Amino acid sequence: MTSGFFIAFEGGEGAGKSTQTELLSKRLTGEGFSVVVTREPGGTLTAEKIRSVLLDPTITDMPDQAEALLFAAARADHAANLIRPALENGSIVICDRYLESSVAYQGYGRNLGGTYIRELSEWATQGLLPDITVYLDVPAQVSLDRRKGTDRMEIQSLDFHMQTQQAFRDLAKNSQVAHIIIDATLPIDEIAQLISDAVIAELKSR
Ligand code: Z5A
Repeated sequence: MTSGFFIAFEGGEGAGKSTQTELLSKRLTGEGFSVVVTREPGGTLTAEKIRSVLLDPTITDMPDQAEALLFAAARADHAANLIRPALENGSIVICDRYLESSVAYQGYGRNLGGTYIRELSEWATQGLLPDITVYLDVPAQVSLDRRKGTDRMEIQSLDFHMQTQQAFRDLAKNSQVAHIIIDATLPIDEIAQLISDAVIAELKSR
């Protein structure tokens, strides 16, 4: 059982997730909430070590299955050792990427099967799902234009990123988890306002 509130941010690369998780955290902290900001892959010692393997551009022969299992392993550790304890402490956890990233990238981008990848992550996290997901919808070409680095996932083709974008859109429309869907090409401040208004309304309604 958890008493906190779990918010996941999802969307393509460069959608503004890091920017918006920080802005939302500041806003909620200002309202007096206890907030924990974290990210995937990562967040814990083990998961950050797995992250460095997953994003290493010098690794060019990782089978897609190994990639999917490593993302799930990082998430299992992150959920057990950081997210669940913070929620049990009553905090709001804001996580930059979570399970839907695996469904979009590994399930559809890598064609491993969306249902199978979802079940793997649900097993890994013992069913821990967000209370709400903020989906920042960014066109694949804008993602590539905003790209900061050249890690192992970022160097995938435009086609790969278009497939994941479509998967994210479908997930946002059809998920059992409530989604706030935002046009990520709007100005940063406007997006921040839309997100904080929606999240605060949701918190007040609980
Ligand atoms: N991945 C996966 O395959 N499976 C999984 O299960 C998980 C992840 C969890 C993680 O990389 C990679 O792993 C990622 C998915 C995959 N790869 N891809 N591709 P990461 O965490 O290092 O990177 P990222 O999640 O893709 O984040 P990012 O590139 O850092 O983007 P972001 O956090 O969404 O955006 P940002 O850093 O806030 O902003 C990017 C730039 O755009 C920056 O210069 C901003 O100032 C600018 N920006 C932000 N918002 C705007 C607006 N509204 N207008 C104009 N400019 C903006």
